Amino acid sequence: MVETAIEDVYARKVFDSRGNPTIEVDVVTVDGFGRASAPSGASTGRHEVVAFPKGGVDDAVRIVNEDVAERIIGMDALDQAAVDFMLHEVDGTENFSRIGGAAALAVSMATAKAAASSFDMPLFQYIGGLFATQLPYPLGNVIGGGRHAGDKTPNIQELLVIPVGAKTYAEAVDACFKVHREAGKIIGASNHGFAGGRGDEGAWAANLSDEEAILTLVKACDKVESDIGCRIVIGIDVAASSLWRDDKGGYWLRREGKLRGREEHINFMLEIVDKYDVRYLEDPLHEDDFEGFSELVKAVGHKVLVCGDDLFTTNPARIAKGIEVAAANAVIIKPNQVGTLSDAYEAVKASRRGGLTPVISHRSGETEDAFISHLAVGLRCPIIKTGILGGERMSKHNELLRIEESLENVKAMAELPIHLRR
Ligand code: 2PG
Ligand code: MG
Repeated sequence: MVETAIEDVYARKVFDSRGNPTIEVDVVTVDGFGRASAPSGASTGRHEVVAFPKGGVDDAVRIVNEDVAERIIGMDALDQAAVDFMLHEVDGTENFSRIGGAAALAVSMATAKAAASSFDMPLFQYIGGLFATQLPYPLGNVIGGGRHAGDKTPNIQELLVIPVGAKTYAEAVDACFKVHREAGKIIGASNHGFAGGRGDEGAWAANLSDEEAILTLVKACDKVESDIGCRIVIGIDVAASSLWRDDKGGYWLRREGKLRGREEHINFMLEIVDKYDVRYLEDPLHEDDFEGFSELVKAVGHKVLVCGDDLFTTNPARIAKGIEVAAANAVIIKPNQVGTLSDAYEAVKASRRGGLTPVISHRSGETEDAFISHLAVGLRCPIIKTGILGGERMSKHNELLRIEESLENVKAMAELPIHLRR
């Protein structure tokens, strides 16, 4: 008989990839052990749960070691829903503002890991069962801007690629690295001040306008496509809430030092979609502009994945609203935006009910924890967004390579939405 009762929980302060403190939690069952840590965003959505309590990480650590410990010890690690419900109860607020979403998520994930470990079972199989055998496609970040990179970089936060023609995760991630390398060469050849700098997720941080960056990406993809014969499509994460100025009623373009009105911004989005065959468009508009999103879906939703990140903040109610007004056809799933695994799963279910594609995602501030790799396979999500270079990004890629290897003959790449298949 496997014993899954939780015997102990212990929280500590660790650091993320930006050198900021975050929380790590160990959960010990009679027969298993799980350790998980919480990431953090730079372009956070207004509707995310609160990451840390008033007293910061130290307070979060104390709350887990005292208040959560008191409740969780003796609970069954197999009962994820009960543990997550308990976290909401201990917190007692709508948005995890008392204990912090980071603490809640670290406990939630460590519990799932401890349960899986009790059975000596890979985490993705524990999450997804017998038929969790499909690998997601990586959404690789090649050129960075916005809040993830310096002053002269593009306004668009992320210029991305999806190697849709790849037959395996190994092939797909290799194609991402090749495009990244090629883009670095192109930037180096034309941009004399470029010293090889990179932003928060390992993407190039270069002095480029939005269109120059997209063009660089297109060229790099063309070269790699012809070298390795694997079809690669491009996408962007505008992270438009970071550009939006409520008081001025427009999008502030830091590079150009000018304000772009809403209509002009929507037209710019449509123009670049057409001109560069952009297939994935994340947060093209600010987080409360459901109407603008709907307009974009109406115009290009048949050929482009219009994805809500700050728009939805992994929140089932906001996703339901988005479905009602057809504001998107894809949803970013970031567990730390809602605070527990059960909440993130609700968001995935809500997305699927409305025919929206779930995209499992990291944060720009990450730890070495590779939980989301298992989550993507376990929940059969077709796309994983996990940056490009750096140990904290590589831990996710490498874990997916290990998962792929372990699946041997039964493995397959996930089914992509139609927008990315043409
Ligand atoms: C995003 C993410 C991750 P952040 O906007 O999609 O790339 O950035 O974690 O800073 O919100
Ligand atoms: Mg985003």
